Amino acid sequence: MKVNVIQSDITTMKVDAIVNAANSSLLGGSGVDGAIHKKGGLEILKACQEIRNRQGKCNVGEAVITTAGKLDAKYVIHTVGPVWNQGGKEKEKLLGNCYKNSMKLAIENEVSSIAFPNISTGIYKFPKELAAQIAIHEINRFHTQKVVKEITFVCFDKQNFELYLKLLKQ
Ligand code: AR6
Repeated sequence: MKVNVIQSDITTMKVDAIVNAANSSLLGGSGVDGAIHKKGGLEILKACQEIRNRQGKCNVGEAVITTAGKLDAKYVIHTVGPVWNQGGKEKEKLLGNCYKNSMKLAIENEVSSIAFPNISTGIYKFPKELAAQIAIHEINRFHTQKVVKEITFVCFDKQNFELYLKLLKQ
């Protein structure tokens, strides 16, 4: 399993699955969620609405999978990060669950390459270094599986990019 980091816009990624930092409504928002829905088109929103009709909202830490619409990917995996607020161990666990449940869905759907944004580190205000540590820790736990061969952390801002570079070297 190869783990990469780049500084880029995740909507330009050519991978099997792009992960979206969504909210529980699954109906879109701003940040990376807005960018994915805008570029991916209405097909993604329709698929999210069907999931809502079946199971209701998506809880924090959970993940669902849809088509990637017009994006250069097969799937979008929507996961809902925790709002930092005052932080705490429960928030850390929930952020870890986002990566874990996204990876589980990826494996179930035979995804061989996947791109993650820095979930919860924008509007949800999770501290960037702690979020990066949790993301890398959770991903490393999948090192023995053989389905997902390439994981890319796609950082939008320089600060996250440099943090991931530093932590991945360790
Ligand atoms: N490509 C990659 N990363 C991006 C992009 C992009 N195009 N745009 C932003 N980021 P955020 P959250 C980075 O706020 O904190 C939405 O409204 C951004 O710099 O998108 O999980 C949802 O609907 C940051 O590092 O997501 C929810 O309501 C990271 O993506 C809420 O925001 C996450 O920032 C979720 O908040």
